[in-house]
Amino acid sequence: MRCFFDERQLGHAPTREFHNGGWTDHAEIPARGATIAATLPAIEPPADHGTAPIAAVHTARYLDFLQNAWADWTAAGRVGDAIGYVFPVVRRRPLDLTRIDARLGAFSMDASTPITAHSWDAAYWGAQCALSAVDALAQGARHGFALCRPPGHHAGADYLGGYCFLNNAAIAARHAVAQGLGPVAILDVDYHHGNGTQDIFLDDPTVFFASIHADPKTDYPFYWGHADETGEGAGAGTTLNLPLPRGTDWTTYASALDTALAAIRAWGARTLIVSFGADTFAGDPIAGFALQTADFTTMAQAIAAAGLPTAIVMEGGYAVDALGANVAAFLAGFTD
Ligand code: SP5
Ligand code: ZN
Repeated sequence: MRCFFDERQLGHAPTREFHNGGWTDHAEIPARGATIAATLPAIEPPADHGTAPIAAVHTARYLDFLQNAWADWTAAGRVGDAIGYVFPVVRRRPLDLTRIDARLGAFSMDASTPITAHSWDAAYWGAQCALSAVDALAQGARHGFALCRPPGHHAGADYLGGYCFLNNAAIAARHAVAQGLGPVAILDVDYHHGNGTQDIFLDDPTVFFASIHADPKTDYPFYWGHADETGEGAGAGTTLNLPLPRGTDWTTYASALDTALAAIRAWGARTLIVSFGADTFAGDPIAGFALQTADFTTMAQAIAAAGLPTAIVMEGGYAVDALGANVAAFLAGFTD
C-alpha cells in the first residue's frame, strides 16, 4: 500500500493539556508519528498541493489565525504553548479581535490543543499526506495510507480542538469529489466522535459521514455524536452516529461496523475515506474500548470487503508502545 508521511509533521510538540481540572502530559506527542513511520515498509513524501484544497474546507479567517498564532503569541511575550482561556460559547461573531488570547478562544473548542512553534507546518504537511493518498486512488491504487499526525477529525471549518488543527479526512473527501471520485463516504472508527468532520458535512449532501465511537454522554467530545444527529437541511440523512458503551469489545463493535458499512453501501459511495484511530485498543491510556491488536486486521478486512477505493487517514491512538503494531495490523487487512 502507498503510504505518505513527512518528517515536518514531527515538529508539532505540545507539552501538556488541561484535563479534569489540572495539567497533564500531552498524549499527542511526536513519538506517535515516529513509531508508526518506523513500522511502514515504504514511505513516500506527500506532493505539495498548496493551501487551496485546505481552504475548500477551512475558512480564510481560521487559516490566517493558525498560520500566525505562534508569532502573535511570542510577540505578546508569552512562553510555553499557546492555549486559549475564553471561549465564546453563545454566538461567535467575526469581531476580528487582534489580541492573541481572543483569537485563540474564538477559534478553539477546548484547552487540550496547544499551538507550538511548528504546529502549522506539521498540520500542513499532514493534510498534504491526506491529499496525496487520494491522488493515489485517482491514479488507480485501491488503497492508500496518510500518516496524518497531528490528527484531524475534531477540527471544524473554523476551530481547532481534540489535538486537531486541519481536518485531514474532510480535506481528502473534498479533494476526492473534486477529482471525480464521488460520491464519497467517510467512515470514522476513532474512539472519539469526529465532531469536526460531522460539522463540516452536516448539511452537505455530497459526502456521507458515519462514525462509531464512545457514547458522548460519557466521553469527549460530549456535545456531538449522539444517535439523533443525522444531518441537516440538504444533508438530512447523510450523517450516521453509532455510539457504543465503554468496555465495548470486538463482538459489539463488529455489528456496529456492519451497520455503518451497510449504510455506506446503500447510499451509493464510490470512494471511502477512513478516519482510523487506534485508540479503540484495550491498552489505550485515554480511552475505554477493549479491541485487541488482531481485531484491527479483522476490522480492516470488513472495510476492505466493501470493495471501494479507500484512503486511510490516521487519527488518534495513544498507547505509543503498541501503536506501530496496531496500525500495521490494520493496514494488513487491506490487500492490494
Ligand atoms: C484525535 C483524538 O483522538 N483526539 C482525542 C482528544 C481527547 N481529548 C480529551 C481526553 C483527554 C484525556 N487526556 C489525558 C491525558 C493524559 N496525559
Ligand atoms: Zn480519538
